Amino acid sequence: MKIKHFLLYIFLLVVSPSFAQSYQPTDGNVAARQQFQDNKFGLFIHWGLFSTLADGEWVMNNRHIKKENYKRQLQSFDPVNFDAAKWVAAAKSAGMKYIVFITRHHDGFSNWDTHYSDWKITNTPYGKDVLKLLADECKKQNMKLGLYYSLLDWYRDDYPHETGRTGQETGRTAKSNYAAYLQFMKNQLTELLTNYGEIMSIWFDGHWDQTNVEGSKDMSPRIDWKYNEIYALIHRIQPNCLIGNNHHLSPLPGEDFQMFERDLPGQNKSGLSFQAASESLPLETCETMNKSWGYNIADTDYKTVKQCVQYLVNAAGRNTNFLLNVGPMSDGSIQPEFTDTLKAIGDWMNKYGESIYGTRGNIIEPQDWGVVTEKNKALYVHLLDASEKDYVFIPGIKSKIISAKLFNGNTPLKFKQQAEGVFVYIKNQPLDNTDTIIELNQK
Ligand code: JFZ
Repeated sequence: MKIKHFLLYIFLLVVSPSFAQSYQPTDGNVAARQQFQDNKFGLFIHWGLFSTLADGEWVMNNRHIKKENYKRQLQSFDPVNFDAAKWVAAAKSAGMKYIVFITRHHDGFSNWDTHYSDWKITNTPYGKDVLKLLADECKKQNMKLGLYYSLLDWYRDDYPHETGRTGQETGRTAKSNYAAYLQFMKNQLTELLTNYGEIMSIWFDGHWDQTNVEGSKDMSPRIDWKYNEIYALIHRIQPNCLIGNNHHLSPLPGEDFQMFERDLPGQNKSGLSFQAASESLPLETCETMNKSWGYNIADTDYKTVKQCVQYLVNAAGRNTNFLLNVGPMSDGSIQPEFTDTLKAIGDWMNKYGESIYGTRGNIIEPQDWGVVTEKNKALYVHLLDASEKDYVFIPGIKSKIISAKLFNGNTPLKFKQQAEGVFVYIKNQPLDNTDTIIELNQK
């Protein structure tokens, strides 16, 4: 054996265990990623036992509630107005193509009839498996369904609470046991992926509970979550299910999309988004209608329709899906301030969705004036800044442009293409204060 070959042999011996674990998405999974990107827009639903306290989904932690006291809410959680058809209709009215639903948030409460815990929706006066009702309705209305699942738990003793950044005041004294907790999560995930039909995605959250705060130099987790085992289980049961994890890091092996919380990729207004955007995986960003995820009776800081639409357009221009959140009330209904906005976003999508659905972004860098999306031969120039201009300059367009028009009304526009980019003349054209879309046709 030549020395070169010998060294290669030794190298392979050392690194092959990690090769053996490396994840190759199936063809179906790759196709699901494409469809996910085509769908662009989803409804996030934060709802569960916490909704009864009307103070957001972190209420147990923020108000220092002991689990014995928090537990009393079980008796009063009776969402008599829960109607899965209405939730799905609300998402449809906005032009959304998928829903991501909280199956279990940090308070540990399961929104389905799990066999592995008594702390669940079927032990409330309501008694029904809302996940089942929602999954059936989604299937009926051709709405994809993703499931949020918290890795962090403020309720269970076996969760490694001693090293948790949150949940320190819920009154747990027993020693944790991650092996037992991991098995519990695997059992629950198996239920979720076996009993509720096709699951578009599993949306993990809570990793950060076991790290220093975002932006710290050392972001290493204080426990080994064993994601390789969790992710392998998911992909074994449903290979097309897309795994994402709100760990605010670069994607880990086995993940199928990357998410951003309250930020567009490349921004960090929330202080949670220090990670760079993946160039290979689909991207998603989530934001909420007011300031809260779970129902908060005092939070009336509603976003306008314009803000929501512009966030969606800005996300699409950055090749990113938008997951917009509502927190339904404890009775199960979604408040009118949210449904009205959803409907108005849908009116916009009915007119302009062609420039969003099925497009890809990151065609050029985001500009001061807005972003560009692309589908087939069309480039959609989204002018989000409506300040009076005589022309728009779109830098870096290399393909030959053969025509330009206003998307709304089809008015042809004059343009000039140079090596540096394209000038489109819009003097005296009607500008839309939300988004003026110019369609360029490429040869
Ligand atoms: C997480 C959840 O905690 C929150 O309740 C909601 O579900 C959202 C979509 O995801 O948000 C976070 C994540 C991390 C921190 C704060 C909120 N953090 O590190 O402080």
